[in-house]
Amino acid sequence: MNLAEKLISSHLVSGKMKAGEEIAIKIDQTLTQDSTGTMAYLQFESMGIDKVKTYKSVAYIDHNTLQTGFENADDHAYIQSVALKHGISVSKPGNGICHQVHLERFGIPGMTLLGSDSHTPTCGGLGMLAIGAGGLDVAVAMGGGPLHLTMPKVVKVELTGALRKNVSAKDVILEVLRRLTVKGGVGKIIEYGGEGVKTLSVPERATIANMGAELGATTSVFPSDSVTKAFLKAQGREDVYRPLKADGRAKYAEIVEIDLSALTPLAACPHSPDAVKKVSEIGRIAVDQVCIGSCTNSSYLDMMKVAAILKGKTVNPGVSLTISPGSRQVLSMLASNGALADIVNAGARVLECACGPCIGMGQSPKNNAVSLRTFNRNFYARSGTATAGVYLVSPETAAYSAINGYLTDPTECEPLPEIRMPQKFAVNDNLILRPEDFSDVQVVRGPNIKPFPEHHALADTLSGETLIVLEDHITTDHIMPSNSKLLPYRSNIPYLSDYCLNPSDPTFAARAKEKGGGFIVAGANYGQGSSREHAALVPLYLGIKAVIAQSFARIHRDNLINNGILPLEFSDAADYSKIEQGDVLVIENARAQIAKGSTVTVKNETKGYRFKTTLKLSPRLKNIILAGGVLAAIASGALGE
Ligand code: MIC
Ligand code: SF4
Repeated sequence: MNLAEKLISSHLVSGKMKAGEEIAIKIDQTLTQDSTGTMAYLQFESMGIDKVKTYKSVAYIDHNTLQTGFENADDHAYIQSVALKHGISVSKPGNGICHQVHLERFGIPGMTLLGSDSHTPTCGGLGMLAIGAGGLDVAVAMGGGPLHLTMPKVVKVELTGALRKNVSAKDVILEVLRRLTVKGGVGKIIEYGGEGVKTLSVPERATIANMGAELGATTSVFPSDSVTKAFLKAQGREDVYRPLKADGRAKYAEIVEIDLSALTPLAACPHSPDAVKKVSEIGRIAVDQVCIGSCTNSSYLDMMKVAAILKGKTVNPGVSLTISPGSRQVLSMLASNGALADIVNAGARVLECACGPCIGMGQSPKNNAVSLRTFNRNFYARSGTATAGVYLVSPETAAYSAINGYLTDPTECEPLPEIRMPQKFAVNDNLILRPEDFSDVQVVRGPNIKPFPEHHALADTLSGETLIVLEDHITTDHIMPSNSKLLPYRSNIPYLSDYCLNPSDPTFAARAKEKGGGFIVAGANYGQGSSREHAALVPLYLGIKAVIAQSFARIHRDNLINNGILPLEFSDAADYSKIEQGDVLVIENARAQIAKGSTVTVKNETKGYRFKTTLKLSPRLKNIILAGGVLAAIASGALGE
């Protein structure tokens, strides 16, 4: 077996490990973060379960920590109280970004982790099977239910050689993105192997696994070896180590070979993580802003490299440089060893250990700015400034460019001194609250915590207008934008509904409300990006009955089904271009059509023709969609679980 199969088979609850078949796996650990957590916990509460049934569940508060009004603080108070009440540990704001902290303090090789955040696969860097999902799937897992998923194909990325000086783990994943594209990983697990693996530290592996989310992959995974053991030992957690690797003759659906020594610094150009070019090829474009951090590149190793580059230098007068260390552990170590002083003295603006600018919580660049970011997403308008162009780069490229004021190829600069992984990390878990230390917890519910929309059984006839026709690769940042103004309302679906699809068409929400709902039509890879369930809950609230697209991204498709919205795929791609905004669509006998097979016929009443769409669902998913979503299915006993 390959490593992915070993991890799956040791957790398999039902189904066969045959690509394309539905399987169910046991979940050992869960994580939530604040922006998806409120909904996940509201849903968990509605299941009426007293204590979580997982080995370990952690609630992080890391996304929205600005607290520009009471809303956000209310959310935090709700999450902290509801988590502690139900046996879930809480990582308080300031302790760091969920994925970085989980890697440091909780990840265990060989275990499964389900997180309500698309970058949960970061812990794949430790040999975990770590998967991102919508809040509802995480709520079910906290209640002891398995995760149902389609058995992915397993792709091997065979790494050989070793990275040259000033070339980074970020360049490895950018190369994978260049080759496979943002939909190249859909339905796949990316398993890393080969001699090159042992040259990469755990945080470097985590950077690569993290951005597998941008490939659309179910997850990415690295073997667990002596490098993993040393990392866990330095975290004081050697006891959880276990070696894991693929069998010698393991089979893969596909093999991608990457010679690490041949890689050069790369950048993903605006507005897609797969618009990858060599830094040298883009040339010396002037840079206005540089942001270093995010769950992709904010480890101790990354920050030490940045500090070494900045030491004794000054940030270019035209550049604003921000640095957000990934965790308080990282920040405290930089403070103790003097690297923080090098960073501060160079003129960098040190931000909290949180997601910050990555999710648009501040640091929106000026109009038409060039912003270099070590983050994982550069989707249109995500930075908060629609006219800005965001380039995704390595910490080395970012730091040298911040000094020079123009995009700089770090291999043309002085080679960095050797930066070693520490023998011992500074462990201090005093910002992690353990449920066993609290009793009689009362759940605190402020006025910003609104109930989630009601789910109703699927009607037999679905009809309405085509409210919008969208292009390929619409992200969840289009469907439900997140920025410093909207993020405080993640537990307030009615408020958020006014901003649905705003970056694509600011009149969409008003039109949907006026028409009492309808249909969304889209191109390929609809819903890529974030796991935010709000991208399904808000359309549900607006009365969207179905999304008809060329194809869907995995997590978003699951979120639509979980909330009772039909994700229909055009059976004939050519039908996409026949539909226009305003066309009235009707699905007759919807329930019978879905129950019977995998084809749903839609009538375009305005233009007078019928077309076929595909909806491949397991019997379990059919029950969910017919009931009007997971919660309705559980309540009606349709799942029998
Ligand atoms: C993101 O990077 O888009 C987020 C914010 O972390 C999301 C979760 C969210 O929308 O709250 C994700 O990646 O799942
Ligand atoms: Fe946070 Fe950005 Fe990572 Fe999402 S991608 S978890 S917003 S740092």
